[in-house]
Amino acid sequence: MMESHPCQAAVITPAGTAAIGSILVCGAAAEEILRSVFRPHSPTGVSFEPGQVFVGWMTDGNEAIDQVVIGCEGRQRYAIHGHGNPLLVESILEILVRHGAKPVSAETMIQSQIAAKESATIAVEAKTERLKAVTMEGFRLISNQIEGGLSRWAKERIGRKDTISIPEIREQCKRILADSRIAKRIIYGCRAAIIGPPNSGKSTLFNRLCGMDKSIVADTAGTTRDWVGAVWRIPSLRVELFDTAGLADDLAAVDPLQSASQQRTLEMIRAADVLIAVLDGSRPLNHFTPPTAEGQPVIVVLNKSDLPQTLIPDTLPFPFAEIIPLSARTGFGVDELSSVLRRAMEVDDFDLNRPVCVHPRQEGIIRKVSECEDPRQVVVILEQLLTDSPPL
Ligand SMILES: Nc1nc2c(ncn2[C@@H]2O[C@H](COP(=O)(O)OP(=O)(O)OP(=O)(O)O)[C@@H](O)[C@H]2O)c(=O)[nH]1
Ligand SMILES: [Mg+2]
Repeated sequence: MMESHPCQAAVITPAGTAAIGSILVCGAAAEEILRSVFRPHSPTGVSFEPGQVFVGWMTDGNEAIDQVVIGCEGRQRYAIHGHGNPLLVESILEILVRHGAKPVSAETMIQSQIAAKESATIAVEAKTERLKAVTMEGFRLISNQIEGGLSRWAKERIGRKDTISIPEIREQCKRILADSRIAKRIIYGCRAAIIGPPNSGKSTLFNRLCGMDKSIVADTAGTTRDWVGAVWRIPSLRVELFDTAGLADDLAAVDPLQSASQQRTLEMIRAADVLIAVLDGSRPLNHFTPPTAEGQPVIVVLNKSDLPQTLIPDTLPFPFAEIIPLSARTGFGVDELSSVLRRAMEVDDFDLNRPVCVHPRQEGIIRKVSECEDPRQVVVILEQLLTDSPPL
């Protein structure tokens, strides 16, 4: 028995943000319900066998609601892919419910599959995590782990169990764990804090990157008092961008409000994966050192490149990953900043077919494999990776 209800239906795409809306329909009664509401284009009808894909109309009586593709994902499991308009997605779900399906959340549906142990574990974990992906690349990276990626890597090692070399396996596990850290940025996004001395153009750059006039810009030091957040989308990354109050020791001493502003900036710096330090290239730099955490890359933006430049990059008194001349006012250098940020986050050229862990259980197992001394034990643990049940 796959789940207690004979048919469950769940919307598996985020509402209102995608061009495509997908509904997963599972259970013993799923085929019968689909046969009564789906009108295929093919005059020869359809056989709901795993692996088959059909194009046709979702109907409500005589009315055609949406043109959809139905994929038979497995035994008693079907994915309806229609247009992403939330009203259409809602209508289809409502028709399915009227014909006997029980509406559930995507998480509930996947948990039912875990309980029924119907799918390989990596597949179930991947499908759960895929719901949280914030980029298409992240979605693909996770999907690739189901047949290829981590699954294939483990199966190949098990298939060649007599030739397993412990040093080689260790090296591969180290690589998988390192790649998994990068994969997380592609899947869940990253945080970048725009920091720098007062009046260097941080808010102007922030507004340009997020494409909105969200942060106040003024030719007065100390304009931004509290951080402002927005999203900047670049290939393979959804960057949560934070504009912060300018950092300066003398400002902190001015009044309690300024002191609180400085504290808020320090908090954002601690929470960021990467810092974008904006300096005014048209002036000499006056005592500025970004308070970075260990391993936090700093990208320096030499702003106001449309004005004559006086700041000499070689004299910067702190380490940084890269330096970019840019004009937040004209937009010059913004594409370069996007490339540099992707490099700093190591997502540039990241092969989405690489084996990576997309679940803490997988990470735990790869760690265990990397500490293993006995090739036979490696095989046993890798088999667990493919078949163990994750904690619900
Ligand atoms: N010429 C020129 N002026 C710029 C550029 N970027 C910003 N400015 C100007 O610099 C001044 C300060 O800009 P803001 O963006 O408010 O600077 P900020 O770093 O956010 O300042 P605080 O919030 O006070 O720390 C404004 O007058 C901007 O118009 C640029 O690329 N070129
Ligand atoms: Mg500002």
